[in-house]
Amino acid sequence: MLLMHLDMPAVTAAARDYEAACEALPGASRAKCAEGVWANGAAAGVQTSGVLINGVSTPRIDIVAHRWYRWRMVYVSSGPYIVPSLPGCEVGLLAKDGIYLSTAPRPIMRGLMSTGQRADWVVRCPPGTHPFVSEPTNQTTGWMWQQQLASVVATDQNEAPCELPTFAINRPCYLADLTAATPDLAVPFALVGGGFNGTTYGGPGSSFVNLTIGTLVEFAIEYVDTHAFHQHVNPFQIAADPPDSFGGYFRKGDWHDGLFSPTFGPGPLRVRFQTDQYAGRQIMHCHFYSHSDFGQMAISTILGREGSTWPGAAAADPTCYTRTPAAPAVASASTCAACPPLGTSVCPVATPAVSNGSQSCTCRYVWSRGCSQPTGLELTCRG
Ligand SMILES: [Cu+2]
Repeated sequence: MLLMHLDMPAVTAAARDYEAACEALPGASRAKCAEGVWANGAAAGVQTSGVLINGVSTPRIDIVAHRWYRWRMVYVSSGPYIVPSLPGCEVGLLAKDGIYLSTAPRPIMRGLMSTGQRADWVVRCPPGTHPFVSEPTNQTTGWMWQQQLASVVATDQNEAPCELPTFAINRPCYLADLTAATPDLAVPFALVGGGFNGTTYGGPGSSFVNLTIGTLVEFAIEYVDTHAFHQHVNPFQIAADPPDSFGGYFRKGDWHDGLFSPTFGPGPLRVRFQTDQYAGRQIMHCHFYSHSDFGQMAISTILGREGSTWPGAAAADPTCYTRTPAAPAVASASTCAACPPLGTSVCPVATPAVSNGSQSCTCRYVWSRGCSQPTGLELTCRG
């Protein structure tokens, strides 16, 4: 699910700026520079700003009551964050920013997504209509966007409820658990003054801090309650429980590539990461674009030999792997029926002949996400 906050006045202004800049170019004309979608503002009847889901305003999402669904969400915005929740349904958190929790699913009441963030949920609803909303937090800021996001309609099909397993995955060693390890370098800084430690972005040749490849780095970041810290290349792990976990959404040990909550308070939040594999410039910035566009951005320069890895990973986390992942440890078993993997080839022998002239074809059923029945046959032919 792509959740996209559209700030209509802002995109209209940007489109008009584009047109003006375009028309100033040699050989330009108004006709050539016309921006066809946004420059004239919102169409009649369209809300001025809001969150769309897969391009639709407040869509209806049909599900089967008592059945577990996996929601894979990404949230895109120029600034405002959302606090998604699905009251009346059960919600479990599997992963944030594409990385599994150490133990999942984690029951949650609500999430918090600032721009660019991803979240994987499992949801199960009783029969009825359930509003999927971005709700108020206890401590709101001007950055929070509140609205009904979708309408979830759960239809009773007499499906027997079952319980999902609780599991702990084994991690690749570049995501080894770092919470008990000793950092090679600790770097304190504050997201203040429109920049990092009050300094705005100095361009691609600038460097905020030098790091060494194949080491364990800790950042102690102040003001993650007013700025959305985001780092490219290496995701980071929360190294200490934040003062307020936002109802358990943010816990020590969780991995992120973006981090923000108005409940964190201004004090330093410690995160850790390995400078793994990639040497060179690593950008970090505030994910509120009106901040980063005006300079709240900085470069970590990772020095050393490309391809180096942190030698402490296996000692820090003996379960981490470099090649073949081990099966996850299951703390409580699933009571749900085994699901044939998506795309499993289960065509019966009696499947109609699938030759097509000189081609040979194979068929397989494609299963619905709930895996109660195949949604179609997929035919692959070659020759
Ligand atoms: Cu900021």
